[in-house]
Amino acid sequence: MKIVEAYLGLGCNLGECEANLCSALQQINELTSVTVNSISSFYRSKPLDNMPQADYLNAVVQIETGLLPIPLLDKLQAIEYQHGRRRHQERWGPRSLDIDILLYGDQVINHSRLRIPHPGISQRDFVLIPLVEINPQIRIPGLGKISEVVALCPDRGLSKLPTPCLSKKHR
Ligand code: A4P
Ligand code: MG
Repeated sequence: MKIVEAYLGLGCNLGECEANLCSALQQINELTSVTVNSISSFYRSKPLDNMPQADYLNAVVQIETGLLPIPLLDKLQAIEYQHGRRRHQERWGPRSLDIDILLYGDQVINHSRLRIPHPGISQRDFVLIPLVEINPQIRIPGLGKISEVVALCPDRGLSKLPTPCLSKKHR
C-alpha cells in the first residue's frame, strides 16, 4: 500500500465549532489507514463573499494515508454526516462541519466528486496560512511554492487561536 501525505481543511460556523473540530480530528485519526501528523492552530475567519452568516472556525491538518482519494472522501463525508452536516443545504450555507481535501500528495485530480488541489485554495487565507504554519515548504500543484501563493492571497483578517485539542501522536 502506497502511503501519501495529504492535507485537509476543516471548517465550521454552526453549533459548537470548537468541539466539532476536535471530535472530527479525533475521528480522522481513528480511521483505518489514516494518521494525523500535525494540526494547525485554529483560526477565526469571516465568511467568504461577506455572506450574512456567523464567522467560521477553520483549521488544517496534515495526514498520512493509504486510502485512495475517493475512498478517503467517502470516509470524511461520513464524519461530516455524523456531525450533523446535511448536503441538501444551500451552497456555502452555514455548516456544522466541512472537511475539504486540499492536497493529496502532488496529484492533480479532476473527478466529478473531487477536485484537487481544492479549487478555492489560492483565494483562501484561512486555508493557506494554516498550511504554511504546518509546512512552509509545500508546493501546490499548478500554483507553485506556498510562500508565493500566500503572498498573492487577499488578507481577510484572520485571527489565530490556540489549538484546543491534539491528536494521539501529540499527547
Ligand atoms: N468536492 C470536490 N472537490 C472536493 C475536495 N477537494 N474536498 C465535492 C472535498 N469535497 C470536494 O461540497 C460539495 C461537493 O464538493 C462534495 O460532495 C464533494 O464531492 P459540500 O461540502 O457538500 O458543499 P459546499 O461546501 O457548500 O460547497 P463547496 O463549493 O465545496 O464549498 P467549499 O469550497 O467547501 O467552501 N468561509 C470561511 N471563512 N471559512 C470556510 O471554511 N467555507 C465555505 C465552503 C464557504 N465560506 C467559507 C468557508
Ligand atoms: Mg466542502
